[in-house]
Amino acid sequence: FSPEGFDDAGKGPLYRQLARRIGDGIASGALQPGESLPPERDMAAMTGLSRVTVRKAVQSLVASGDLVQRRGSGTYVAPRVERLEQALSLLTSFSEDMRRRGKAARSVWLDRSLHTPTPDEVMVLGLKAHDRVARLARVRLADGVPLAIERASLPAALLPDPEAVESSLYAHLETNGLRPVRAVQRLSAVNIGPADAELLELPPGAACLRIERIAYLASGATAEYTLSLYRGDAYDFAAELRLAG
Ligand code: 16G
Repeated sequence: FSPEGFDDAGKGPLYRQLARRIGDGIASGALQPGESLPPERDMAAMTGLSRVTVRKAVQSLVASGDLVQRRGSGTYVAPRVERLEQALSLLTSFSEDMRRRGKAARSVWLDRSLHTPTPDEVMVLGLKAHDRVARLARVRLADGVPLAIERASLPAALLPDPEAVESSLYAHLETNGLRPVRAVQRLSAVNIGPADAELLELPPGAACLRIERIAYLASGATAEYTLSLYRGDAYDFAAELRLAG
């Protein structure tokens, strides 16, 4: 970040010149994935550009996914995201899956409480009038990188105290003999909206997989209805296919 080389004449807008310089720094490795950038005011002082110009340059790199902004803690070079292959035919949980890969799973909780169910929840979970629903909404991270947002609904009868789920929902259910044994899952492509994009540190509109899972207990009762958004740049879902008929 030096004042040299910025030029009003012929090289395009100053913010693009700065964005290109930061982009080149990322490409050359001078700026490493996960590295924090100096605060806007310092970058302005170092380059001799205005704060407005610096902000525009940073915003354009956030929109392209090269930088991420974390509320209250600054701007970082987007972490390198390793692609994970996930078998579609196995009923695993996020925590189990990350343990198997040797990664540290963590959740940032958005909600963990009881609610009055929506008509959809009543139908899918087979609830009766006046039944309550437990909702668990969280961002799921592996080694500090946010990979998915999961919004799960369960009959309150199965999870009367949602706060008791510390990290793994399936481990918690299992201790009560309520581990789902079967699930139906549906995947579709979506472009992420701005609020969810911020949670996953992605540019708004980034490609994600929307995954709907309905999981059942051995008794046949519905245990879980979960809507998830998985990062499109992080997951490959794979299944073995057999000849039909
Ligand atoms: C998986 C499931 C999710 C389930 C969660 C439990 C998908 C798309 N989703 O992430 O439905 O609630 O595992 O994980 O696979 P936990 O036991 O780590 O809380």
